[in-house]
Amino acid sequence: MIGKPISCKAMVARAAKQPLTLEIITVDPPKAGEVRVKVIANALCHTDVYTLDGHDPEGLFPCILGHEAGCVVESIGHGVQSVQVGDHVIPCYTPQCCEAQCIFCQSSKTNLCPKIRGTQGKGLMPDGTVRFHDKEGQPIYHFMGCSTMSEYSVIAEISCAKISVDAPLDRACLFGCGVSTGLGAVWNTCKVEVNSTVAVFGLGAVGLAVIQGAKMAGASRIIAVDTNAGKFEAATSIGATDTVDSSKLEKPVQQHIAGVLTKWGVDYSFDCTGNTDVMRAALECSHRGWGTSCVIGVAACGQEISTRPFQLVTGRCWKGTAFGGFKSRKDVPVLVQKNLDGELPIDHFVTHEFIGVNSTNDAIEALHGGGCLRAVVKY
Ligand code: NAD
Ligand code: DAO
Ligand code: ZN
Repeated sequence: MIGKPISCKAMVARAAKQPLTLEIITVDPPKAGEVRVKVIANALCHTDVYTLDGHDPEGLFPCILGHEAGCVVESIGHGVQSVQVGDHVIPCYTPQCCEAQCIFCQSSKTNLCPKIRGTQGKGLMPDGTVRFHDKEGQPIYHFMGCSTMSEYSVIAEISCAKISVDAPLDRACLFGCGVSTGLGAVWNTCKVEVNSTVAVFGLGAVGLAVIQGAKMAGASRIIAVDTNAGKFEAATSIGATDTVDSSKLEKPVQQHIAGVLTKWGVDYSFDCTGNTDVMRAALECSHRGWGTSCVIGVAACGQEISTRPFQLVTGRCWKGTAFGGFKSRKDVPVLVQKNLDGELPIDHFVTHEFIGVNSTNDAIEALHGGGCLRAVVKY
């Protein structure tokens, strides 16, 4: 099919708050600097559902959601050199252009390459057009530069992390978002040291990845906080030393952590909920004099964070992370290799599995249930 349009099944988000519709769409061949991929597996992430539920005022419809996937390169556009047909890739919503003149790619301080930011945010490919059309020939928007709820997608070459062909794509897909983000928040954004104390708020896939990363970094104490006690077993099994049901406390959770469980607070804290009150609690339970708190959760549109400035004056530091600070094309293959080498198990994140792109609505329903970490749909 190289150079020709492909007809395939896709789940199209036609409008906010509506189930996805199964449609036969046309996926155009990749243009210069683009790669057409066959999607093998796609994991559901809350950001897809957040957009589908209409909470993202900038969400564009109709679109093809999905951004946590494992894919095989089907064809490449003019000038593409870093991947070939048959390569296994993870699409990454944070690209890495690697250009000498990209001050972001050249900096070791950030992963936020802005090269295709403008068009990606508008649901378009870098040349300002789309590769998806419905059966009437009408355009369908892209999403986060990935759009993996389709049997085939087109992504920018600079968004493709090439991984080992030995990695099962129905597991490696998890490195496309939540798991990498939690690990990277610990290792890159906060650089948690041996013997540090850590508090993690929100024990979904991202929070559990923070716990796993903190344990691997040698943290001596990991306090896991959630309002759903059903999350604690998984948290302790991967390294949490303490669990706190913050809905059952008689005092604010920050006073319980800094005051009861510890004297002065924890060295590092992480918000993995997207709730701005939790972000404040996470900052305020961090250690007087040197505590660092990292915002990972994506808050609802228009929300603001607050604390008393005295919290910062007395030495606490508020940070945030996107994709865990990982430089996508360089770092994702390394994470996948660590997994293959047995150093970074991730199977425990997959709580639900489905077959066929058409079962994506079932996967979304599973994600809405409190017991789901990641639902993987194999196409
Ligand atoms: P999830 O919904 O599976 O997990 C959230 C957890 O928070 C749940 O266990 C829930 O019970 C718990 N929770 C809710 N309210 C709470 C409260 N008040 N106190 C304590 N716990 C509470 O979500 P996830 O997939 O793990 O993602 C977590 C967040 O990270 C989301 O906001 C997501 O959008 C965001 N995220 C950010 C990035 C990034 O690059 N910054 C990447 C991926 C995901
Ligand atoms: O470069 O300004 C930019 C856009 C950065 C996007 C970072 C997104 C981080 C949050 C992702 C949500 C979870 C998928
Ligand atoms: Zn760049």
